[in-house]
Amino acid sequence: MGAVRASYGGDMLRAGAADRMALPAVGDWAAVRDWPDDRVTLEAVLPRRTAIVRDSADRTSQGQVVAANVDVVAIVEHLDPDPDLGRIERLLVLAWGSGAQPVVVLTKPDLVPDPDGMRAEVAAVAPGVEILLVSAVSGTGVDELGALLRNGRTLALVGPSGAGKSTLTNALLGVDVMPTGSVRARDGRGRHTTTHRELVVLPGRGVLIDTPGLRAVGLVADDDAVAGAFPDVEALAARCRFRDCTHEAEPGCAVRPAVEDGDLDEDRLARWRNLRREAARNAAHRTPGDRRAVVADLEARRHRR
Ligand SMILES: Nc1nc2c(ncn2[C@@H]2O[C@H](COP(=O)(O)OP(=O)(O)OP(=O)(O)O)[C@@H](O)[C@H]2O)c(=O)[nH]1
Ligand SMILES: [Mg+2]
Ligand SMILES: [Zn+2]
Repeated sequence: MGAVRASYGGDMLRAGAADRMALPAVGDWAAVRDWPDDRVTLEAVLPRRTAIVRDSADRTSQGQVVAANVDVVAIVEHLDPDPDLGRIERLLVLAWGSGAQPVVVLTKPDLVPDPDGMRAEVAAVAPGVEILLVSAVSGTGVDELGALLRNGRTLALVGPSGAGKSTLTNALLGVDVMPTGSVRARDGRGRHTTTHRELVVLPGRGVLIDTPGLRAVGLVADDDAVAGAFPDVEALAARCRFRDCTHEAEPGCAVRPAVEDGDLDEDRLARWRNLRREAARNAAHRTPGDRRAVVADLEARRHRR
């Protein structure tokens, strides 16, 4: 059928007014209606298998769906300038909370002397997650990344501006569909070249979603998503004598000694605490807008019809 332009039907407008997360996002499947007068309306968003949800930019109580029905979230981070480990952890929480499989893609290995050493540093903050070194310049790792796009799977690229998401999109497609931008020489920061989310279909392979560089990503995460990104810390915490151990000075704490023995990085522990606190705040504020509630509500409305 190709591309169609549709306006929101009445149900969609009502649902969207109540909860922005009910509105269609890139990657969504939607039901459209063809009217005799050639109008096309979008009547419903089908239940999402997965959803990457961030805090909405305007800090209302609702989340914003970055992409829906994604199978693999590629967290794209540059090696030059140095990768930001805290940002990778935060995006891993976002990814684990989405229900999709995360992978970390480290770009610009061609610009640094020891990419493998840097990969090892990143591995310490991404336990259990595959990490690829991919250079669009030398071609290293492009095929490996491309291999994730198969069997109709959907891969979404998320990460800071200038990391090379659109460059990777073009490399995977073999043609330039996305404009790419140079980074500022002074600090290597990107200029937010991509301004909207773009979905491209690779026939016989899968679907690729390029997103604009994320600035500060507020999380709409729960404890489980944080646990997914910090299995090492959570495993230690599970061994503390007290269930409500704060890992400060309690007897029988398993986390503090791990830091003292050098098995757990103090900074990583601090970032874990912060993300847990953020998740707890969200849990207090956002229960009604929660992803499952949105899906359940959409389902209920479909069945009533
Ligand atoms: N040396 C080198 N440069 C790269 C690589 N990947 C991307 N670049 C360069 O990095 C700059 C930014 O790339 P983009 O693909 O526009 O970055 P982006 O992540 O899409 O950025 P936004 O759209 O702003 O979010 C461009 O000048 C690219 O040529 C790489 O692997 N090696
Ligand atoms: Mg881009
Ligand atoms: Zn403890």
